[in-house]
Amino acid sequence: MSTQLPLQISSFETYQSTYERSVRDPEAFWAEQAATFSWHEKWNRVLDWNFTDPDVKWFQGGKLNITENCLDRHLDTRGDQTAILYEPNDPEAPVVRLSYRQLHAEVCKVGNALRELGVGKGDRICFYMPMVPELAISVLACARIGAIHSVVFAGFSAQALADRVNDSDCKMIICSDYNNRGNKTIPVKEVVDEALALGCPSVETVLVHRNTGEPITWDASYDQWYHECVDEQSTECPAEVMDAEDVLFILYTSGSTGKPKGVVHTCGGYMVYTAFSFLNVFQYNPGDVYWCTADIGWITGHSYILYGPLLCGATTMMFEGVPTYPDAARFWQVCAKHRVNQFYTAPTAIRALMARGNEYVEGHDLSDLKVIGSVGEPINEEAWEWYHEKVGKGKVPIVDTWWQTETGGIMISGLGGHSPQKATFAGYPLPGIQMALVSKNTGEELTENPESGLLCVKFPWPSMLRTTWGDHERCRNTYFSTVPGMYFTGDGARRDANGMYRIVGRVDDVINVSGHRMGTAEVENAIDEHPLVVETAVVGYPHEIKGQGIYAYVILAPGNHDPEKLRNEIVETVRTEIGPIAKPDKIQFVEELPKTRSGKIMRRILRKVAAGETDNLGDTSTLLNPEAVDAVIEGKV
Ligand code: 6R9
Repeated sequence: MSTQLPLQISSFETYQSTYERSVRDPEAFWAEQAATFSWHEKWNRVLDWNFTDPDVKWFQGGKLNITENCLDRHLDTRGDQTAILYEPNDPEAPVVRLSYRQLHAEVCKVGNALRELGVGKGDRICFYMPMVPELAISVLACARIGAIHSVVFAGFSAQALADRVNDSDCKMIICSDYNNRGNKTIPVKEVVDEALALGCPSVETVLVHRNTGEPITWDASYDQWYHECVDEQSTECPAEVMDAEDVLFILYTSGSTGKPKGVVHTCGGYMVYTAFSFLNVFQYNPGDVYWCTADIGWITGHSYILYGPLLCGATTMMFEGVPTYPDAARFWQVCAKHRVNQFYTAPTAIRALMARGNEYVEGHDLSDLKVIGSVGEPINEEAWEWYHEKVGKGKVPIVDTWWQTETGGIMISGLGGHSPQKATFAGYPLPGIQMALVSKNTGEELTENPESGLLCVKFPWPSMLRTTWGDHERCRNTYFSTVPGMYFTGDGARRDANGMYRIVGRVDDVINVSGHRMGTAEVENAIDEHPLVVETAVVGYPHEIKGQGIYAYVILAPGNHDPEKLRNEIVETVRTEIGPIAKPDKIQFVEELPKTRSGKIMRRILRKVAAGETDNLGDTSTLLNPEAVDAVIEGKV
């Protein structure tokens, strides 16, 4: 088995020449990277593509299993090295270290258990679990037997879980009994029970991992204990041989329409690109301890807690807890405790910790940090500077990594320590990534610098989405129809005179709350579920900690209502429909919403009012009901 790793770039000059080469002959470049992995059969074509259908295939005919590349191929060279380092929620609880050998054995046991429970290649398994080692183990086990994982962040509601389970007809749900988060214990299995009560006809088995051991309700017709199914299994489990273009996983994400879509990633290209990007962005070297604070329920956890690091034989940390428990020093205390070398987190966490005061970060030994990263939303200058000064002590390079669920891996970023860095600029595209700015007005590519426009990608890259589950037309329409011949990201960006990119933010009806993507339509649909709500418009507004907050304008049915009571009920409705992450921060009751003559809500104006920018609302005279604007301004909360 191959123990090689993809190319690791070690200077800005090498980056430039590599980039140039990767664009001149992408097939040769990616074939060279792909050849460092273990394949059962080599591919016969590197790339076939068009962005019209769209139809993208990398490494066709290649046969592999990604978990053999994550685990088996490291056994001879680093079998006893820690693969997963687990830091529990409770700082006093014992740390768990799983070596590559142990992780391999555990993954095999779960793989065998899943097969015994009747799961096979192509079946979908939904995961609804906290950040425990068993989540990593069973996700990998799922991939080992060729089943498709769909991890749902354990903060989503029963309704949101049921929607996701049903969209992809999952045969099994793997969950925990409870979740430890700070000083709270959160029921997890109970939410799964509620989801099943809402109706999940495809689910045959719920495999329950015992985390806290507190009592749960049990239905013997589908519930099974994880440990009872797994403990006696063999530690060898032959990996399913997958085609490079077989589906590896589905991950649901929000878009500008109401219903979340299942982004589909496939085995071969995703493997090659997550490993390549991990190695280069974080400049991981053998022996380093790498920590990404994301949750495996998001793409960042998939690509940069699990697959990228394990493919590269890294020691990757998993953290069960929250940044503020037992206090706001936890991240830094954990960095010092485990001598973390690469630390990767989100601007919202940086801002929240910054707001608590410098005393929490000072006094912790952060001298092992070599690269610190940011992901999920634009990082504002103040947060960047604080991260740079207080965490990086003014010298550790920051990688501001721009990418998306759909891109599978990091697209624009510095390569830790080897790229010029500039606060709030993500920087240059990685090798093989051909970004473009496109004029909103003409639809033409903007080739000069400096420039700003719609952020697009002109050429396929190995880890790009292939489709949206069950609805290819939606994939085409969402990503490939705005700018014909290109993948449109939904973001707007600016390129400076030197060609460095700064991401401005979403240009569609998607808001980014604490780094979590939320469709405004999705939140509106949830609010509309309240029986007294007639119509709603949801917009984002600048929020000091969360980046964006959720502002809802709500029209109520006629009658005398208690506004405070209704606000609470609406918040509760959203919590039930989606989950606490989608709760509106502000709710304003209005009589009417400003609309165009064709009946479209004027979101531009609502956004400005929510942001408090009422002195330049632009032309409102063409509205159907200009008087609605004044009323909205007057009632601002
Ligand atoms: C990885 C991830 C994707 C959206 C993306 C953009 C925003 C992510 C960013 C960033 C500015 C960065 N975004 N990283 N904006 N700078 N470094 O977050 O995926 O949850 O799908 O969100 O997040 O708006 O389009 P996902």
